[in-house]
Formats: sequence, structure tokens, C-alpha cells
Amino acid sequence: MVTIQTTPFSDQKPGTSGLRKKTRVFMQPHYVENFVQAVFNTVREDLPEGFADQTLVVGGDGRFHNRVATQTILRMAAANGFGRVLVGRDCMLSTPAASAVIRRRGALGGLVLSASHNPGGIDADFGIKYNVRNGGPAPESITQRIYEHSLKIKEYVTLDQPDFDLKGEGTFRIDNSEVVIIDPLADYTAVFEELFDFESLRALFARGFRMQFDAMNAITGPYAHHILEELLGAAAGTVINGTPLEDFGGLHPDPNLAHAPELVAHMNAPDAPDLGAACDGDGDRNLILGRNFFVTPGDSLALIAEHAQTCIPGYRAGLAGVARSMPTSTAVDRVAQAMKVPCYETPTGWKFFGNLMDAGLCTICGEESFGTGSNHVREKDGLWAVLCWLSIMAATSKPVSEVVREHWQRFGRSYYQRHDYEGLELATATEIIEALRSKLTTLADASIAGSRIARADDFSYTDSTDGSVSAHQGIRILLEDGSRIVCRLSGTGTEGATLRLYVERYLKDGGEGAIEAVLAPLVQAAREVVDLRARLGRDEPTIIT
Ligand code: VG1
Ligand code: CO
Repeated sequence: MVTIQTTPFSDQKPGTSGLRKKTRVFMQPHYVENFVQAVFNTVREDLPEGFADQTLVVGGDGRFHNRVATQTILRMAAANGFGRVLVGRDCMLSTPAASAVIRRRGALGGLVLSASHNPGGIDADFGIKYNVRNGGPAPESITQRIYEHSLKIKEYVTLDQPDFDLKGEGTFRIDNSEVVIIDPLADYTAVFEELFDFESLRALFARGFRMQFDAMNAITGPYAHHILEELLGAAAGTVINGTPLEDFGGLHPDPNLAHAPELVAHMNAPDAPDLGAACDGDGDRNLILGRNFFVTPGDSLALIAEHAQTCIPGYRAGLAGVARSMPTSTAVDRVAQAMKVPCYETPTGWKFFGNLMDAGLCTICGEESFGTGSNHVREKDGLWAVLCWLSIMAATSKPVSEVVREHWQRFGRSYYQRHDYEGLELATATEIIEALRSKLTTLADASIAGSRIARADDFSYTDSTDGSVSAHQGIRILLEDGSRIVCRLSGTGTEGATLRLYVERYLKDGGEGAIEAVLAPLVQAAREVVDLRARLGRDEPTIIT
């Protein structure tokens, strides 16, 4: 065991989902080590008896630097005295699989190496997030303490020993620690077998149901090959881009209409399969497509909540409640109302759902950013959403588009878009938000896009389970006709700033309106309120999802 002297880095403050930086930043000497030691120092404050009886889970999405960082963490975990470290074979674990392992093995927590939907490679992005005992992302109270530790770190401990061979399962013993290499698929698959009716899903594929799943050259490839093709009998070739690559083959592993063009083209072709789906770099996001039909994340969340009890055995007892992040469309609110269960509105980022789930208040939750999940783990879960949709297909025998249209007929439709303005100067983006914030009181009496503003505020969230408050979570402008404009800055980027503008208009019109036309007045109003042209010299976003 060796103790290494180090000096702090000033920028190790976790954002929406862990610490995310350019890969080369993480490759600086001591950078990973400092952050990991800051995590251990934080966690140890709450564990007077130390780490000897504790288990740590380690794995990542296979991107560039994943393997190097994993070896560093294994050496440090052993040197810090962890009794057991569970590491995914070849360093692999998707984010929801890591959550499943932490929960099923009673681990203290886990380190997940990923920058999620951000591109990978030496000139792209890398990240580390710490998950706690419930399997979910560390809450803000802990990430703040990690940051404080990172600012005063003086040394870390590690082992003077060569790399572990992580290619096959097995156990290494070092003094009082053991490093156990686990099958990254096993715990996750076991969770799915408890939740879903594999028999009926197998029968669905046996009836000739066809799907295409795009793993985007990222971590879900092996999981999808195993679960969809091997266990459920989907045809060989169902999974495309199914081998995890360190740079995702140059793809941007963000499953949306812009970044999954191969899948979209396939689903719009004359011989399109029944269902199309894709997941992001670390396997927690999902895109759901029907033939020539895009299911928005807000609608997907609402539909899964609507059908879970009748279509999926794991939810047969009903839902305790649902939750969505504040900018996410209100479609799920109406389902909750019909089901007479509570609907919680949280800030952006999965870490806020965990407390609600631990307290038994919420079963299914989601975000507009292509994330859906439930209390089976404490992360959003891309393949879970895919199996939910397969379950809906198996139970209803209707095409995706028809299921969604029936939902719109019954509940009305939230026409919804997110407009991202990427690559802004941080100062400019901050000024935009501050200017908007200072306008809030005057906005209260105004009318925009043909409706009066009912309320304009800066979203602040009080966690009902522990009373913690998270302020400044995005500016909301709520109109009397139910439309909403939301504006906030991204907390996952690695250079400059990204401004996100979310627009939603609710209509009980059967859902057949053209989305651009329906949203045009609101988009126009949003751009004017935020004053985009004056501040950016442009008002067209970089990407619309
Ligand atoms: C984005 C999304 C948010 C999501 C987060 C992590 O955060 O908006 O909904 O939870 O990414 O997703 P931000 O702060 O950039 O808006 V993942 O799949 O990248 O971990
Ligand atoms: Co992700």
C-alpha cells in the first residue's frame, strides 16, 4: 500500500449526473484518484467502523479510459480497506445494471464510469458518478460534501500492484480485501425476470412480432443480445450496433431522432418492423418508435404508467404514485389523476426520484430527456422501457401508433418539444437566465401566445421525505391555458454552456395536430421572452428533441 501526496483540483463538482469532463481532463495525473479518494473520504465520515465489511460496485459503459480508470479504482478501493469490490467483467456495467447489483448484493455504493449520452474517445467526454446504498445517484447533500473533500485533499492511498485481469469471472484476494469479477448481465436479467412475463414476451416474438434495437455501439449491446435475442427469441439481427466500442464508432450515443438516423430510417421504410428502440451510452435512456411514428418521452412515460398494472406482472398491485422532472410534459399527471395516485414534480436529474421511491411514494417516473424507470432499481433504465413497450404490445396486439392515439383520445395530448442552444459562452448563458429571473414579477400580469400568464417562477423543490431544498432548478412560465415554457441551463455538458428551452401545449384535440404548427406561437413567445435574438444573435436552436 502506498500513500501518494497530491494537490486539489478546483473543478471536481458533480453536476446533474456525476462529474463529467473532457476525457483528457480525467487523464491528468491524480485527477481520477483525487475524485475517488474524495468520494471515499466523504462516505467514510458516515461509517465509523470503516469499509472492512462493505462492498463497493465498479463498472462503466466501456468508453475510452473506462478500463484505465477501473484499474485505478480497484487498487484504491482495496487500499482504502473495502472488504469486497464487485467489478463487471471487462469493466462493463450499464448504469441500471450497476444499480441492480448494488441493491441485490447489499453494497454500500458504486462508482459508475460514464459520461452517459455524451460522445466518447480521447477528445470526447468521460465521467464518474457515485451511487449510494439504494442503488441511486448520490443526493446533492453527498455530492456537495464530495466536492468539499476534493478541494482540500492532500493525499490518497493505492496499491503498488499491476493491473487485475478482468477478462473472466473470478476472485482476487489482497490482504483483507477481495476483488470479485462478476457477470455484468446476471443481476440485471434476474430483476427483469421478476418484473416481466417472459413467457408472454416470448410468445409475442413467436407470433412474428419484429423489432429493431439500436445499441449505438454502447453498453446495451450485450444486454440486448442476451435479453431480446437469446431469452425472448427475437430474430437474430434485431440488435444493431451491438458491440460496445470505446468511441461508440464515432456515433453520439444519445437516442433521439437526430442521433439515431439509421434506426429512424429503418422504422420509416416500407418493411419497417413493429417496434424500434435505442439506448444511450450507459443504457439508462431510451427512444421508442413505431412504424413511421415517434413516441415522445413524455407520452412514453404516461403510456407506461397507464398500462403497467394491466400489462406487467411486477406492477399488478398498482402504482403507489408517479413522478416526473419539472420540465417533463404533464401527460403523466393526467394518467395519475385518472388512476387517483399522486404525481410528484422534481428537479431535473434522477437523484431526486430515489427518496420518493425509498419512501414507497412513487413506482414509475421519468424525464423528457428520454429517461424512464421504476422502483425496480434507482436509475432510469433504457431496456426496462423497451420491455414495458413489448409488454404493452403483447397485451394489446395493437401497433404502437394506435396505442398512443387511443391515449390521446382519452387524455388529450401534450404537444411538447425541447430546444437546445449549445456551445454558448457560460457568461452569456448565465446572463440570459438572470435576466429572465429578474423579469419574473413583471411577467405575472402579461399575456403571451394568446394566453395570460398564470404564474412565473424559479422552480424550487422541497423533498417531502427529508425536507431538503433544491432552489434555482429552472424558470417556469405557466399559462392559463395549461401551456408551459421552461428555461434552464444544462448540468451535464463539458464545454461552454447549453441553454434548454422546453415548450408544452396541452390540447384535448385527439392529438392529430401538426406539432410544429401547434407549438409555433409558443416557441415564438418563448424566444421573445428569453430575448434570444438580442442576446445570441440567433434564435434557431442547435437541436430540437
Ligand atoms: C440531462 C437531462 C436530464 C438527465 C441528465 C442525465 O441533464 O436533461 O434529464 O437526467 O442529462 O442523463 P442536463 O442537466 O444536461 O439537462 V444521462 O443519461 O446523461 O446520465
Ligand atoms: Co445515460
